[in-house]
Amino acid sequence: MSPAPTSHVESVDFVMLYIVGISVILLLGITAVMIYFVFKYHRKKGHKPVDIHGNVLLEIIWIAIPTILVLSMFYFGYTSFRDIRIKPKDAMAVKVTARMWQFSFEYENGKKSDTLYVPINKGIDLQMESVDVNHSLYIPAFRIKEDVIKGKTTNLYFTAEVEGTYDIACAEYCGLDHSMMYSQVKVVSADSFKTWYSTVDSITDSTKTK
Ligand SMILES: [Cu+2]
Repeated sequence: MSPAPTSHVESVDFVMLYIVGISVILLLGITAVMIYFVFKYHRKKGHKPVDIHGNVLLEIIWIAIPTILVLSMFYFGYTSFRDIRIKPKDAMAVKVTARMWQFSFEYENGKKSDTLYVPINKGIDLQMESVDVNHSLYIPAFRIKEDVIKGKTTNLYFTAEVEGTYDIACAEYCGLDHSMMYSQVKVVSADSFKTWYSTVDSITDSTKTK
């Protein structure tokens, strides 16, 4: 498997597999026992059923096992979510503006772009706001997603560890062209980022294409 583009990928995928795995094992196990009991304990002539009362060991087992399983799901889910919400040290702030139906990015030096350029191994702090309806910025390859809302700044943090181009999608239905509301994040080397960043260019990508 190729290396993951961010450190969030492994923890998010692990939690996903852990919860789905336990759920599938329980589903199959319970269904199998249910079918077995249907045949084993079906009504038979001349057989009188008896009730069983008070089995402390059994009761402890069926309370303890599900409790441990559910708490472990919470533990793994919570700890990896907490990591995603921690702002990386010396993070580079990028202002994100969402509107129907595009994202635009503005850097600390005033540079604007329709594509999110970030240097590799650098903490990024996306400071996001909408100018109209609710949107949601989603980078599937990084396993991060956050709502973008008018009048409120929301944040997303990540540190990209593999160079490449990844999709950004809007994940909140926001009107007619919501399905076209895509952008990209380009993870580049520190040097090429520097060159791109310092190129004085007041014309944004969007006005060039118009
Ligand atoms: Cu949108």
